[in-house]
Amino acid sequence: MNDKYKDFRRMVVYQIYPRSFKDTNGDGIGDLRGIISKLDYIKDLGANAVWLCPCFKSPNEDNGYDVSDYTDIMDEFGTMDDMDELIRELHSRDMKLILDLVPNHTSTQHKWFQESRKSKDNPYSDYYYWFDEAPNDWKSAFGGGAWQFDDVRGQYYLHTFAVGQADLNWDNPAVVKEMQNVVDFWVDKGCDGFRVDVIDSISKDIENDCNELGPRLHEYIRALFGREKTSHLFTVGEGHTNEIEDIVLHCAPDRDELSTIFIFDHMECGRADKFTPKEDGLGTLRDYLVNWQRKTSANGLLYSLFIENHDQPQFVSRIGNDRELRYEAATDIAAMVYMLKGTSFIYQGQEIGMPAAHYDSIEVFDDVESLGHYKDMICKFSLEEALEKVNFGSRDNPRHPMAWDSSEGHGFSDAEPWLLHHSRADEVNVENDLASDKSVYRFYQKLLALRAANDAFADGDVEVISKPDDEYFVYTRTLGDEKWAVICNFEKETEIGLPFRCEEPVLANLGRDAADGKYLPYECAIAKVSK
Ligand code: TEU
Ligand code: CA
Repeated sequence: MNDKYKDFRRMVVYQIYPRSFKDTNGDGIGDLRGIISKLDYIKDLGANAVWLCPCFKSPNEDNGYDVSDYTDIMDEFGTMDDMDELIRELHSRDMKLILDLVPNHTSTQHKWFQESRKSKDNPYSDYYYWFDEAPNDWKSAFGGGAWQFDDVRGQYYLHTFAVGQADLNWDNPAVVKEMQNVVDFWVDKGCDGFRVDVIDSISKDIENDCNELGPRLHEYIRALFGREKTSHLFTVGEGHTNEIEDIVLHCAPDRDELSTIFIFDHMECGRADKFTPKEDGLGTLRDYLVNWQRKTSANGLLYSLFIENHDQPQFVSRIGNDRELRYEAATDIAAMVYMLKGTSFIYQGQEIGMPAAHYDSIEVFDDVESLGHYKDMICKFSLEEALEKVNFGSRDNPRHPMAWDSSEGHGFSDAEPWLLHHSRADEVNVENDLASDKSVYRFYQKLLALRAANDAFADGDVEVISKPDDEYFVYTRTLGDEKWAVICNFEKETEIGLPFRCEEPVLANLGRDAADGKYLPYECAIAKVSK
């Protein structure tokens, strides 16, 4: 494989939702100083990079994904001095900073939009898509239609997401230039890479009903990241692409576009749709992982290993066991995913096996997507059913404040938090996890340390040993004459026969050697294959 990715395969990115991570000034909202105060916790876990969800000025209709100034810090999160200090503190720990770039849309509060709406002929008039009549019936991802009439300009503008998130018109060269300036501003500050929001949508062809993967997409991605100043960055695109041919165009090593992209197929595990659960087993996860590990390897691409983020309800609750075997399921899933080949991403709370929350009232929810869809749902379902659905699918599940301990404010804030604490924060929090002999954090720590200490996990070939209908997942990682086996049982006690002999496990979530081949539910082990 092209060694362009050698360092990236050793990257373990810890994703932070700043609003919910740690509050230091008692306003109930997480902030940059809170992140600085927890950098050792993140480093000790084994992460060597941090991805911050948007921390730029924003009226927060979509919690920072509606940016009103890309080169200034959100008031609630702190100041540019805090950001400079965060960058210094990260770099002094040999950790990288990945920022969240939102190039598809701005807040309607952004100066560009405020100017653009004033008239049909001002310097910003073509920064957005304006039409006298809605040209199609596109829907917003958050419910309702995607075209909004603006009284000031007397025309409709496009908002693929919330009403306050207007889509930028990238076919206007001035927009491309503006976004290049944003990227350069942060690179000059010391930012090491970007997670790029809905990258697939920046090129559109409205006349031909095309709202993603438009004709000039790759030209625009290269304009951002294919330049001398930017081609060394780590970039991970977020989009809905799941055709390997498209993915190759986004991130093949010779394309000068992105380092990697998130492939979301396995997010369908355990659900029929975003708000409807489906009985599912770990076999489904294995199948998605195997499929994409193969396809990305065969094409020389860098794969992104992740199971959670700020948009996805906790995986251990959707597919796994979040009650009596929560530790077992969370650690087993970790071994299934993070011993594979690629860049690792871990979302805050995942490292302590945080399960999904549950609330008895819609009032508790904040997320613009949940509330938007709830409105649609109550026309079709009873109030109880609609609430169940929101509880299941809401993006607030991963967005509840981090539970650091068992005290009243859970060590997040002394004040009322901006969003109620997790419904199981008394039980599942960092303090309890670290005090338990079944600590998910410590398992992650050992797993990531093992990965860091043995090049076979970063660079070695992946071979899948288990058969597609086995009730377990076994794969090996081989580099030169070093060969490791990763053995992950699924939900039931199973006998696992291996075609080779292994040494005693170096890491096993139940702390034992299933030498007789009988594995307990969710038991996993990582061992060297005997020579
Ligand atoms: O999400 C992109 C996206 O396509 C959403 O539909 C996503 O699938 C959905 O939120 C899942 O529930 C990105 C961000 O990750 C999300 O937080 C933002 O709200 C969205 O872009 C708009 O910027
Ligand atoms: Ca604060």
